[in-house]
Amino acid sequence: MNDIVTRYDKNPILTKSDVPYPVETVHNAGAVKHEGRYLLLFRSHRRNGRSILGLAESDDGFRFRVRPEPFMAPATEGVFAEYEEYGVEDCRISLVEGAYLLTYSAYSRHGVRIGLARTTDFAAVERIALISQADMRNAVIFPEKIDGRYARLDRPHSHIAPWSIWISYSTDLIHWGDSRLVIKPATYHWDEQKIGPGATPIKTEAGWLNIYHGVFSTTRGGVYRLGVALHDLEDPATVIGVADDWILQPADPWELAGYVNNVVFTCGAVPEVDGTVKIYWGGADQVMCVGTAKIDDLVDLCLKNPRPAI
Ligand code: M1P
Repeated sequence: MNDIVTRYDKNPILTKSDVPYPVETVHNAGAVKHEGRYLLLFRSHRRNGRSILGLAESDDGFRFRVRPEPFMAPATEGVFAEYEEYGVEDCRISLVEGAYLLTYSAYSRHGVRIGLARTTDFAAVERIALISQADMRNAVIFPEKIDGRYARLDRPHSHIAPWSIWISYSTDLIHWGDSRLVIKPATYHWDEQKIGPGATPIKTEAGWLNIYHGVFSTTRGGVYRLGVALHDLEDPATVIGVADDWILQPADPWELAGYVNNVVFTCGAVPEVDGTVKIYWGGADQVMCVGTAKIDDLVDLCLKNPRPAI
């Protein structure tokens, strides 16, 4: 049987040697097509172990060139400086009403929160607000308002329940609420330890396609894989189906061993007009990779062989 995701045969597409400033990793990039060009906002560890965001550009979605300067480093003043002291990580990009909304993990001595920034041209970037308390990460905003409200998926940490995917809503992007748990890890399953939203949801006729990550705990540490779920178009808190099978697991050497071993982790995917999607993922928290899939195949997996969402 063919894999549902076809890996690009020249992976990895970005490594630290492609970055013209000192970093140790290039991974977990948000992805978008802007004015016909593919952009990746990737995370890099500096040599102090804290992360910044860099920008890479491409005409074909496979061969990228990194801009000479970092795109976003921890803020040095104001409230953002206090909450980004330990780094900015894992950016997702959503085009909503003509502006790109960037959600990222802001790390500090107080925990991890979700930061929201905005850009229209990927030159200037404006921080908007910190839109969660600690501890929350993996937030991704739907690419359109739903019933008059912005909607986001995110992943709070809990000491009582396994870390799950939640949904929240906002009318102004600053204040969020009406929160509900939508997908939980499944016991004795590939995603049983924890899950988190990944790429910006993709609108399909059947529903919002959510490419997420799930973790299985082993004696040698967690194994990070990717899976798919389908949410109702008008009410994304309603999950139509969560595929029982994963769609991607660590297999290439740069996914099996790196900064953190056994990791494929996505923050971005770009749907194409021919019905395919380019899925971008970090390999072992160290390099960037890409693969393609048919959107219909991913949707079918959610519909034909689902496991319970909760
Ligand atoms: O090291 C694997 C991943 O671990 C964390 O993800 P999560 O909390 O969702 O499991 C993040 O640090 C992520 O960036 C990293 O890739």
